[in-house]
Amino acid sequence: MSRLKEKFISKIEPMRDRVKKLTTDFGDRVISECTVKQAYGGMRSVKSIVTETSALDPNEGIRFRGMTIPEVRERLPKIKEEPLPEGIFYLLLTGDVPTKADVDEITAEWRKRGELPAYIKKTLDAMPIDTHPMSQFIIGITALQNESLFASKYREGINKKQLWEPAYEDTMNLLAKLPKVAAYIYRRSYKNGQHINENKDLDWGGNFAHMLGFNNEQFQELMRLYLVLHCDHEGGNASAHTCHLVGSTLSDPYLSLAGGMAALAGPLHGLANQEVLRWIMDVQEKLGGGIPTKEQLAKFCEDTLASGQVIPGYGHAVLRKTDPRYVAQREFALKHLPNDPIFKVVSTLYDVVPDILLKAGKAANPWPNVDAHSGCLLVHYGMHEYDYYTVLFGVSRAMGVLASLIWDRALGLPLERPKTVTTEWVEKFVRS
Ligand code: CMX
Repeated sequence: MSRLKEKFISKIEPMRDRVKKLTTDFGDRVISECTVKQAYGGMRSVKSIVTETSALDPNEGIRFRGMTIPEVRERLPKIKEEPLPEGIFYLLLTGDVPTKADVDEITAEWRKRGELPAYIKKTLDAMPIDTHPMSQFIIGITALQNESLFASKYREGINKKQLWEPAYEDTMNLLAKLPKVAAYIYRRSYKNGQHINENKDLDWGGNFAHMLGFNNEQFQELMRLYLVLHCDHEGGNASAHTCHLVGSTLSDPYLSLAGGMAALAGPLHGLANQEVLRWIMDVQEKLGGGIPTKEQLAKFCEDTLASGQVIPGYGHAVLRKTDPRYVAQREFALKHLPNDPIFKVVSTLYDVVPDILLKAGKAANPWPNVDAHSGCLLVHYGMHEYDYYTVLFGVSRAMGVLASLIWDRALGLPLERPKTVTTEWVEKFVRS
């Protein structure tokens, strides 16, 4: 048995005991209430889901199993300077920092499990070439569901206490195959279907970069960092919440992840990374090229707001400060591409947008989120096809939502089914 699986198994019973004790001793304690405004307003701040893998503080940002991004960058095993994504998956699933040997074992296991069935390629090839990459990604994941061990074990009548195990196996198979599905989509959509075979000497992130067609070592480092930074953002965000909700019906990890990816594909969530670059390119095109000045950018921001659109990459439902994932990407840019023209635009936007959003007086958080920065790094290394960016986000986010899904099944969490009310009910309630 792999060290990861063995470690995870050692965590299950103690965690089940902790949850049992809490629900037995304190099951009726109220941890959150929901106001009328929250019921109509997307349930902001209503504490009603438990997620173990990460926690989000509005001012500090994300902690993965208690670790900040700088801590993760320092403590997770590396090949060069950036942490290996295999390590963040180990951390998210087990709560422990892996050794390099733990991480190497995951790399080898994902390599072994990574073969893509031929019918997946045929399925993707059947779609019009201009199908949005996220739609292709969701279809690719859904098509892989044919291989779900979870679905077949359920059909055979597995004891529900054991469901975590096929969820674990499906997750490992999915994570092994997702970079191949994603790279296949990129090469078919943008590189005339000239696909690139895997490099079995590379780690998961490095090989993904290679299959996309980028063999620059700095791009491989960027991909490792990118895959770590986007992996998880507690459980209330739309992709994590959707995956958890779909999984709660005992739908298998493939279909649960496909649901989560559909949520990620919305412009208020993961698709914002494509929108940021589209917005910047749009500005440059309207100005006839070159680097826009502060004043020109301010004018475009104001025009965007005046036309009733959002400024992509800014604001957040929970965060109230600059996203530390933005900061980590900025640090990467300052080190490797300080003079890049798009990085300059991204930096100038940081000087311009918060004041404009504050002046407009609506956004609760005027600061940049993760999506404000990722595109400029990708463009620098030659990945200009911004419609594709959310697929990269999706490959990374799969690690967090699937680690949580395995825990959902290990803890035997039930079908999620909150109560809804009608406006008539609310009107009567507030009058009573
Ligand atoms: N540009 C313009 N208006 C904005 C804004 C922005 N960047 N951010 C918030 N607002 C507006 C909202 O649209 C809302 O307006 P209405 O009252 O007219 O509906 C108002 O300010 C209050 O919103 P909020 O409470 O600050 O923010 P929400 O929690 O409702 O929404 C988010 C959060 C991310 C959807 C919003 O900030 C946004 O649309 N940002 C731009 C899109 C984006 O970058 N999304 C990526 C988020 C990170 C991720 O998930 O990947």
